[in-house]
Amino acid sequence: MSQHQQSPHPSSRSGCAEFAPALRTADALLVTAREVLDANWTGLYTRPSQALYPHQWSWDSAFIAVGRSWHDAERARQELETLFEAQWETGMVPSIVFDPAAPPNAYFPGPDVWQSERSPAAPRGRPTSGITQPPIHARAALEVHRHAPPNQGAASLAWLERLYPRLVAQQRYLATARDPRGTGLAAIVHPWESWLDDSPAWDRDFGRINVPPGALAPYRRLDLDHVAAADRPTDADYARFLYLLTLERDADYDDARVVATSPFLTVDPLFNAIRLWSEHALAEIAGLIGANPAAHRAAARRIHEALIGELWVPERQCFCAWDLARGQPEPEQTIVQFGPLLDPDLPPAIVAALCRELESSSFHPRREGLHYLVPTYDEQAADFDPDRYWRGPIWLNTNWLLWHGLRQHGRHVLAEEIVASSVELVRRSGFREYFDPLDGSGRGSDRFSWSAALFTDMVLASRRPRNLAKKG
Ligand code: 9WN
Repeated sequence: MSQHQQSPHPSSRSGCAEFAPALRTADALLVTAREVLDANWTGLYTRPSQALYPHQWSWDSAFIAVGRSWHDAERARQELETLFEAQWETGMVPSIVFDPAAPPNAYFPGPDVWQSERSPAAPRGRPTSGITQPPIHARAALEVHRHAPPNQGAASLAWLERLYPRLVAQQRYLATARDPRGTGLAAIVHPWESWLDDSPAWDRDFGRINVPPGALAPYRRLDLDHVAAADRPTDADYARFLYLLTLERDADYDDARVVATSPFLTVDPLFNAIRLWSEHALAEIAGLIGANPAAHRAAARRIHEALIGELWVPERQCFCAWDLARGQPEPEQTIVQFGPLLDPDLPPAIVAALCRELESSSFHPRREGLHYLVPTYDEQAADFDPDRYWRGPIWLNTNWLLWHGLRQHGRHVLAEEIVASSVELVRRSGFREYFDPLDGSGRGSDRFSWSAALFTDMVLASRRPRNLAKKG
């Protein structure tokens, strides 16, 4: 289906906010977004939120750097440099870098639970988690460089040059240590690695893990001091998260042992699409700094072929996560199935199938009155939950990723609806961590950094004439 054949803008029928007015009136919110980012800045990196997440999170920092780079290129560069100082010798970028300046016992599980020092590959004297998060960083670095003001061009290029080998090592780690079947797809060993922690995308894989009695030392969930229990993962899921953590810790975070023994071993289409997107970014970065882009293009091609060969299910016309332990697809319809839109070479027939699904009543219900895009789980599913974390609510980072994917396939109407909806959510509820797709109310923590950063990026990039928007 071509751009001209897309369904008409639904605003007239359903009340989804219109694009141009939404953009025009976002100025006051852009100022607040900047205040949120500045208030969460520590001098070296940006906290995702003051109370709930008082340390550095890997992929939060990448999103934050992109948004911040529109007005403060230096801090944006510092954000990623700080993160990569904690990169492991294996190339793994840890999901959390613990901040010694954060109040003690501010976050659970903290460094005493993770005990990253048990791995010889972990950085000395710098406690981190022992798992990773989606490798969005090369793409983020390229975006940060693109936003650099003209008088900082040389500094930005020198920064890219310094970061490049670290970004390459991050990608190499995933392509080697995390590909036990040699398919070209990287597996995750913990739902926290996907960032969509309790997503129904891996309910069957994750949900069958039984935590043996006595396997966990007594603990208290500090997250529930800050956020309503109904908005967060259930206690049962939390116990499974911690149990997996202890198994990985007891294997001293040795990749071969963890991958061979983990009861959770899943291949996620979104995680791998992000890998692919970052390989394309690395090819561009290589071109900018005089390195050879060929290996990155080849790596992207390999992931492209594996995504389609391994995760595309033609009879269902969708991408599914694969549970490698059971050797079966995970059938739930979640936001991860749209991740491959980030692949610039995705065949048009598959793009059309994904867009049909994105416009279906599962992800784009045409209700009377305002409605909001894009829920992280099928709104028609019996266990769709508008409040609980990744089991239904809208997050601005998934919206940002879909917006990028849709634009690069020329699906501008849908992409613009997503931006308009994001602006409306923020206008209604502020820079919340996530939002109820049914009424737009905010959930999770407030003054959440990546919501502020990605809001900034979507609004400012959308104000540029379309012919300046970049591809890839
Ligand atoms: C566990 C910081 C992180 C995000 C993740 C999000 C959430 C942590 C938690 O917060 O995860 O790492 O305690 O729930 O799921 O995507 O990076 O914002």
